[in-house]
Amino acid sequence: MTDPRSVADVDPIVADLIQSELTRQESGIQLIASENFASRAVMEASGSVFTNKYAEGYPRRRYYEGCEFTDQLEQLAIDRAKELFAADFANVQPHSGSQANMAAYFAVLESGDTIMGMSLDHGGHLTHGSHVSFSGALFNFVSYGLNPETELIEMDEVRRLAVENQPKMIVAGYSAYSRHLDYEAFRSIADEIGAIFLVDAAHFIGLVAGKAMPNPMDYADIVTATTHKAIRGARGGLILSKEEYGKAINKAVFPGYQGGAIFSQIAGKAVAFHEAMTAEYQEYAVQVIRNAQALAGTLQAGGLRVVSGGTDNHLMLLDLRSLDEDLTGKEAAVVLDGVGITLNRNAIPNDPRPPFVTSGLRIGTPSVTTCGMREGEMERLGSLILDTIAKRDDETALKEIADGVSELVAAFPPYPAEFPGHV
Ligand code: DSN
Repeated sequence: MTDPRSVADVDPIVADLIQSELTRQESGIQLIASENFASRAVMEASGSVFTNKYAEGYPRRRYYEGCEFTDQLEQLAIDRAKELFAADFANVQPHSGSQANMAAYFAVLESGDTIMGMSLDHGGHLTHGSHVSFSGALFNFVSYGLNPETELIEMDEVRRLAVENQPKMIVAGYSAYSRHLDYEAFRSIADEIGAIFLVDAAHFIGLVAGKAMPNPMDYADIVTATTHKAIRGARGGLILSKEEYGKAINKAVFPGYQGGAIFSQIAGKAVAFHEAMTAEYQEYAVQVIRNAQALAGTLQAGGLRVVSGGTDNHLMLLDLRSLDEDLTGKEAAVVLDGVGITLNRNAIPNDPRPPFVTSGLRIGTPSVTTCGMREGEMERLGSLILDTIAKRDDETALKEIADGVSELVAAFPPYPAEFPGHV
């Protein structure tokens, strides 16, 4: 029989780290655009006995016995994903968004093929062709970026590059771009050159689920995503597609790039899809965007330049040089973390500084919106951010700001008092 004791009894070191992390998450304002607070139900499911089960293959076609409940679970997650995103096909097995992209590329392309994607420097993702990722090493990526004047994706330029380079796939999607993607234009360019159109919706799939954003599945051949950002599910990846690509995608995920799927995570994904079908979640998704726009407006009014002129989604990129040429993203992120405002440094388009330093910050509103904050709190938060940057060398002022942050946080806790682990 397994040891019935709790983690606190078996391994107090790990138990303390879990407790400390809960306290850290609850005692600051979490503004990392790719993070959120998963529900208790999602965490129970992803910490369940499904962690014990091996079930390589797909429902009703496994290489193991004892899969009757695993089959039902995976089929439920697939059916919910298909319903939520009006997709013909879903694969819920990818361990992460990067693996979802890798499997999707190899499902329909061969190593060395040309793909077009947004450069990491301009807001794309590592897996959209960066030379430090498998994508740049194994495929011939051609990058598009932002227009230097407007800081928007210019579709005429995307078309010019596509016609010139004839990629077999065009990837749209981002991890640090705050404006709508013109799916119709991407689709028509892909059709013109006979390319597959893939949308990497990892950052915004939750806003699509909540119907606060257009559904990329209406335009794309394949949509890849993660399940733990705005959508608040268990950590992992997801691939949706038109029916014709389903078989190749399944083959690429397993046995192509993964062995056994992590069924406890699939349980957490299934619960999150269920939660995302509710009216409450739809209100949440709309509020995430309203909050981002309110926060961007406050920061802009305080003289902080928002890249691309504002936001249509859950995130914004801030150009710190608008406040002080010498201020780096690294320094600003550290001082903000010191007062309890946690975010990440981020390169801005054409950033003269290296990625570990940067001239920018990225902010996202999924977590604060889960806590119940609305536009009024975003104005307060914006002032706290501006004050912290302006008074970054004044210890007394920083202490007062930290008190202000604590007050705001105390009024909007992410987890209720009865949440397991609260002391
Ligand atoms: N690039 C990570 C982020 O946006 O934080 C996610 O893969």
